[in-house]
Amino acid sequence: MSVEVERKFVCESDIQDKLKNIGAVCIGQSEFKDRYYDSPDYTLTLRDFWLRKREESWELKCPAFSRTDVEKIDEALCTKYREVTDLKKIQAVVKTVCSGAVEGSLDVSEQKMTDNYNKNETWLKDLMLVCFAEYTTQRCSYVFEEDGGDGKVRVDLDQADFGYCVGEIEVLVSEGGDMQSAQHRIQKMAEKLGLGGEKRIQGKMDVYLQRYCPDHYAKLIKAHIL
Ligand code: V4E
Repeated sequence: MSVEVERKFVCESDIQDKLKNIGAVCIGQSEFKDRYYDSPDYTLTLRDFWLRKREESWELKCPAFSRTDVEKIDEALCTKYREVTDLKKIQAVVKTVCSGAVEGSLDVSEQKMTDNYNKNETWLKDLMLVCFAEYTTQRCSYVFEEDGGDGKVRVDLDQADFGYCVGEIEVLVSEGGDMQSAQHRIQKMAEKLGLGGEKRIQGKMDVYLQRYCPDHYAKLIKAHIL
């Protein structure tokens, strides 16, 4: 399982020129629709779990807690989430997180996790999960190979269909890996791109919820999730 360490930034109009000038390579453009799911009382997101279906692929982003010093990062600047993509694992984690909060609705046994069960998305109904956000993103992705072969830093430039643009600098770290080094590499990339400020930049979800789901947004702000 990998941990995604990420920093968002404001996308200025000259960002693609800056990326090309520092030697980053465009690896393509894509368009995808995301659907995010939660219980009606926001059990998952209020615990910072983000369940999403991107086109046909499921993903659960889970908070990645620091257990050792190398896993600590400055959370004012970067976020870190564990990414789970195996549907059975996703269902098991979601079931655990929802347990207690959605009494009597957790009949997601191993035997029930058949192909049909997954295809029909009956598991969502069993866990009382509903789609709370849906939007399409146009993405332009770049990778930057660092000197010294540390690996790749990825930069995504996103334009959401509700009129919001944001950039993300991202490094994937294997679980138990050095998060501080990931944050340092992100910081170096931000400097190369001349990105100023230590200010936290809103992601697509922040803006979407603020505009279209103010009750949900207020609860997440109060819980210090956003
Ligand atoms: C809102 C949120 C999550 C949902 C996904 O957010 P994000 O990474 O912004 O989406 P996207 O489309 O870029 O996904 P990718 O293609 O990178 O997988 S996951 C965590 N959060 C909460 C959150 C937060 N607390 N602070 C910030 C700055 N961003 C997100």
